[in-house]
Amino acid sequence: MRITALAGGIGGARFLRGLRAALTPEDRITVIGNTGDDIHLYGLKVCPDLDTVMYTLGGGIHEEQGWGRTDETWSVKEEMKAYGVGPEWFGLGDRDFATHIVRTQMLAAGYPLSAVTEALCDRWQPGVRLLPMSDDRVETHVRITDADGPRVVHFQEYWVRLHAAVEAEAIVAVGAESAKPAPGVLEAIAEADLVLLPPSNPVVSIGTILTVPGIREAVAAATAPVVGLSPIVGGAPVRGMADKVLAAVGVETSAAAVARHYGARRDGGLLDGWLVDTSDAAAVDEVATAGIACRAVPLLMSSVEATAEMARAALALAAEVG
Ligand code: GDP
Ligand code: FO1
Ligand code: CA
Repeated sequence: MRITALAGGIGGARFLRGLRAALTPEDRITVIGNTGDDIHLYGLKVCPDLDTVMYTLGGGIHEEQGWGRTDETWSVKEEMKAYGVGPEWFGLGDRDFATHIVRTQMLAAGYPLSAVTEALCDRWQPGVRLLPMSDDRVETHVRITDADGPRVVHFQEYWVRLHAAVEAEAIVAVGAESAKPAPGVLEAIAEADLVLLPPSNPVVSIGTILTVPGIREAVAAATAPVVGLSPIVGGAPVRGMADKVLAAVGVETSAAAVARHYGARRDGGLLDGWLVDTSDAAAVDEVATAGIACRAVPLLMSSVEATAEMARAALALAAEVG
C-alpha cells in the first residue's frame, strides 16, 4: 500500500511513527513536510518540521521535548551568547547544529532542499520518503500588534519567543504564491492508495503545505481516500497553541470545526473521513452532516502502540469510505 501524509513537526512525526508500526515493510509511506517554519539563523538554514520528522523516525529525537536531538549539549549557543549574538530565544544544540551546517553547505553548493533532505535521511533512515513541500523558500509570518506597534514577525518568533501570547491578526505564507511543489510531491498524492492528514496544526503546518499552488488541488482530486485525524481533543490542542492560529483564520478550536475547515471532498474540500477523540464523540454527527465520514476513537499519542492503533483506525475508516 502507498500512503502519502502531509506533516508538520511533533504531531505529524509522532503519528508517522505509529503509522509505520501499524504497517508492513512492503507498505510505502511518503511524507510531505512543512517548510513554512524554516528560519535562517547564523547564516544557517534550519528546517524544524523536516528535522522533527527525520529525528523522530530516525531515533534521534529528544523525546520529552519533542524537537531537537537527544543527549544534546549547548556549547555553541553559550559561545554565541558570550559574543552577544542572538537570538537567545531559539535553542540550537551542538548536535542539531551539524544538521544545519550540512544542509546549508549542500544548498550553497546548488542542491535543492529535496536532495539535501534525502541526503540527511541517508543517515537517519526514517523508513519513509521525506519530501519538503517545496524546494522554494516559503516562510510563515504572523502579523501582531504589541508594545512595539503593528508589525510582522517570523512564525518562530511568534511561537517560541512570544509563546503565541499576543493575538495573531493574520498569517501569511510569504513566497508561497510563486512556490512550486517539490519533485515527487504531486505524484505522491496522485499515485497514493491513501492520503492522510495527521493530527498536525491545521493552519501553520498542514495549512501552509496546502498554500503551495497545486498541492490542495492534488489532494482534492486524489483517486485515493483522504482521511484526517483531529489535533484538537476536548476543545483544545493537545500540545502547543493551535487555538491562537485557528482564531486567526476564523476557525473555532474544536474537532468538528477543523473538519469543516478542511471541508468535504464532495463539496470541493479535502476530507472523506475524519477521526475525533472519544471525548469528542458528540461531534461525530455534526461532521457526518457536513459530508465527512467520522468515527470517535482514542486519539492521544501516549505511546507508539497507542498511536499505531490510531493509524489502524484511520486505515479502517479509509477502507469504509474508499
Ligand atoms: P509542530 O509543527 O511541532 O507544531 O507539530 P504539528 O503541526 O505536526 O502538530 C501539532 C499538533 O499536534 C498540535 O496542534 C497538537 O494538538 C497535536 N498533537 C500533539 N500531540 C497529540 C496527541 O497525542 N493527539 C492528538 N490528537 N494531537 C496531538
Ligand atoms: N521550540 C521551542 O519552543 N523553543 C526552542 O528553542 C526551539 C528550538 C528549535 C530548534 C530546532 C528545531 O528543529 C526546533 C526547535 N523548536 C523549538 C521547535 C519548533 O521550532 C517549533 O515547535 C515548531 O516549529 C512549531 O511548529
Ligand atoms: Ca511546525
